[in-house]
Amino acid sequence: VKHPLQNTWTLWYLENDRTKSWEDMQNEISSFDTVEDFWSLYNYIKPPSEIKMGSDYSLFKKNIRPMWEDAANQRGGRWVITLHKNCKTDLDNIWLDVLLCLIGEAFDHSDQVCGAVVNIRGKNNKISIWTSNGNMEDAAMEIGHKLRDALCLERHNFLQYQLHTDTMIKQGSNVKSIYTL
Ligand code: M7G
Repeated sequence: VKHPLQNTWTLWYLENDRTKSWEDMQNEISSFDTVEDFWSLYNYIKPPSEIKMGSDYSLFKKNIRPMWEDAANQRGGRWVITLHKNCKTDLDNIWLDVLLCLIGEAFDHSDQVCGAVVNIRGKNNKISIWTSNGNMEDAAMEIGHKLRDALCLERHNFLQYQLHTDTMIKQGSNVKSIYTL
């Protein structure tokens, strides 16, 4: 008998392709709803450190698309961890710990968790946890504190909460953060 998860989760892979719109670059890979099926998928795919520059993995609850436009994300935001290229913090381990927090429903406000994204980029990689309501400060902070405790982050790796409405209009890489941990 397999061990059921509370939610069904879908893994997405974005491969950078200048001939496509951003939405068309998102590929739905697979969904799972048991612990065992999570590990078979996880063991089958490459870890983030081995995927192409410019690509993303996203893991979201089954009915939420990994984009700002989804109804569940529209009023939401993300806790983002920026990992500079030469920073020793292990990207793959942090990503796995984030996945386990999600599927294990590690937060009091897990109902507000939509998913998580890892962006592989030239300058620095990013791991973010998307939540559905950026204006509920208590819920966002509870999730942020749990992440801070669960992930082996170094002191200089801040967690910053950004509303998707602010990220959408960003100029360069200066997105306003409304909470920092
Ligand atoms: P990114 O890949 O999230 O981060 O955004 P990066 O700047 O570190 O590469 C890059 C670009 O992808 C954005 O400027 C948007 O054009 C597009 N993009 C990213 N996201 C998360 C979305 C989204 O949710 N919806 C839409 N329509 N475009 C997005």
